[in-house]
Amino acid sequence: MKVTALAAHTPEAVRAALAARGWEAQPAWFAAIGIQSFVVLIEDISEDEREALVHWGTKSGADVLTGEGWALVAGAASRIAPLARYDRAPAALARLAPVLGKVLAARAEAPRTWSIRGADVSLEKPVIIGIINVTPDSFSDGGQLGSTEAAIAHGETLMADGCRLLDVGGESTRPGAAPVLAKDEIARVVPVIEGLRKRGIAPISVDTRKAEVARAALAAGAVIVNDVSGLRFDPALAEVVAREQAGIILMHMRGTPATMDDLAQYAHVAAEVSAELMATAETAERGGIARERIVLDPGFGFAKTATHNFRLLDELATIVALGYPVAVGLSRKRFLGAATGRPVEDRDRATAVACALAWERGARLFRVHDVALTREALALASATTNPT
Ligand code: PMM
Repeated sequence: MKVTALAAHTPEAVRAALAARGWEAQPAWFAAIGIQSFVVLIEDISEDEREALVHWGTKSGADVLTGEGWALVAGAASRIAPLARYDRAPAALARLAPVLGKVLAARAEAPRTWSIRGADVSLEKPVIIGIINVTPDSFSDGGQLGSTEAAIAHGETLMADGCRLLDVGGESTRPGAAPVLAKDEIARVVPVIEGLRKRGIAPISVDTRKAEVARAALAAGAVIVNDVSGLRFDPALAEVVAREQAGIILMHMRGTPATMDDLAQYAHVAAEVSAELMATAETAERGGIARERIVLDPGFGFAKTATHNFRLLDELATIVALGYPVAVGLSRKRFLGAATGRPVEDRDRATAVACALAWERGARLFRVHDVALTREALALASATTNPT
């Protein structure tokens, strides 16, 4: 007799074992997905619902851990799936069926594309977003024209290095950074966006929290808005994005860059960021932005301590499970320095490794300064997790 413990972090090992024993591709894949372990945290439940879950767990063989108002249910996905069906779930758990159904559906089918204005971005391969910061501290040499030209030339280099998008920003969002007036932000980003478009470079995203800046940037040829405030800074931004049918990256943060460090308090960072991002996505959809235009970003370094950032990176699959494409901005962030001891100008290797870890946990878009290095790391990571 021979016993082998298979890799169980993805369905792949089970699929391969069944395929090697003659199973057809599709049944092998569905069986592998069905026996994968699935853990859901269910909150805001009544005492009756809690009792019904415990009873159901005993009968079905799923593990149920509970406390007042919550339950944690764990087991093979195929065992838990009946709870999402009205005809199979106990009557006392009818309220759970539609919510759990949504979670299971998002898990079964990760988005394959992201709709931006006039195009779809494929998410089958890593999407690297090259950063162009047109803030005085980034391009300090020369006057306005000099900095615009330097920014455009930098964008050309990043595209040649292999990024799929460029993110142009005119406001620093680092802790303690001075606020920038909309007209100054526009004066910084619009000439760069126009210059890039003249050279045929696209698609371009604008990193802004302001509706006025987004409107000017989209008119200049940008097709995506990257909002680090998740629509909280300027509620008018949703309407601009919806009307222009732009793509949007909604990032998680608490407070503003000036106040965020004091708001880095979480009992369980991944679950709380996930719930807050879900609320943000719902606000965006209520504001008229189509679901397929939304990308979520957990906001590494924004209202998070180094420990929070490490936990969030490890538990990134919790954010991915919301069912939207996930972007990460890990590039040169402080917590990478906390792990490696490297200063900000020497964190591109750590960035590349962190991006590979994020890909493995389900992130699909990567906002980075050094495109070439991250591209190599992601080529390796994606070749490993997409074996076919
Ligand atoms: N980080 C910064 C700026 N913009 N946008 C998104 N979507 N995600 C991020 O993590 C993010 C961002 C700050 O980093 P920088 O000053 O190095 O650009």
